[in-house]
Amino acid sequence: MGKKLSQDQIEHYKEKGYVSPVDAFTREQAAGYLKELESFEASQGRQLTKGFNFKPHLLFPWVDSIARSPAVLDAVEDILGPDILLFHLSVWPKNAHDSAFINWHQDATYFGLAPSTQLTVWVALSDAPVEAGCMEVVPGSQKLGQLHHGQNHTDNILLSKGQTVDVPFDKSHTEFMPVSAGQMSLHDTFLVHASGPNTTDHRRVGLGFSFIPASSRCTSKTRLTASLVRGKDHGNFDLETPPVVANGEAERALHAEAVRRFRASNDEQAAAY
Ligand SMILES: O=C(O)CCC(=O)C(=O)O
Repeated sequence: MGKKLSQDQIEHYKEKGYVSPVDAFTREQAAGYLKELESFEASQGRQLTKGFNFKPHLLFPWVDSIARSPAVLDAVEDILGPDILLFHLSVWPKNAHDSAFINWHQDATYFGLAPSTQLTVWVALSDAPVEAGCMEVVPGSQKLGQLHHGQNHTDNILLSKGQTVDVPFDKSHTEFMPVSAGQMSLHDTFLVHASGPNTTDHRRVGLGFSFIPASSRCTSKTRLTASLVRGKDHGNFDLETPPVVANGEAERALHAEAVRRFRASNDEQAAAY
């Protein structure tokens, strides 16, 4: 038994590469978070989607508080151990009847981590059933290690570089990870996964937190930033400062620099691929 996950869930994660659904927040808390996100979007006149969807934990205390909550970190610790960094965070909202989708990919691609140990926690702020385009995974595919990816820059592909596995792999057996508002899923950095269009009448919104053990480093020349969310630092990243004022001036400056470095590192890794 772990701090949050049962022994069966931990074994399932090791064998299949994911565990889902896991209760994290109440529906009311999730609705409150979604309201925060949408009132910010309304104030800016734009959505937190492709191009504007990286590292919002540096802008909004409510996002930072999710990343540091025991509900999330106890589960992460059960898999990664006690010293934990938040390496990255992306938001991929899909509006009602949105054709946007995410191709088959592995999160490790272009991260350049050594060792390549990383887990993504996807926290649902609204319901994400199969029809709304929840994630679909190839169970056990994390054991394949890094597969080759190409890039597909079609508009309605949500990943920033449209990275897509471009070698044959067996997808004759897949599983969906439907999650209700307030629940989360966890998946391994090498798990092959995708998500389809949203065919429902409601907006599907989730936050994808990328956690790594603090002992991991990034092989890029660009020195990256990360947030120490639990345990002790191992000195491999410049530590991010949690936001105090939502979208404040200092917060915006730190956020812009962290995102600049993350994109530069991704470009380096993609160029060397
Ligand atoms: O939001 C989605 O549909 C997919 C997100 C994803 O691929 C991830 O969090 O790793």
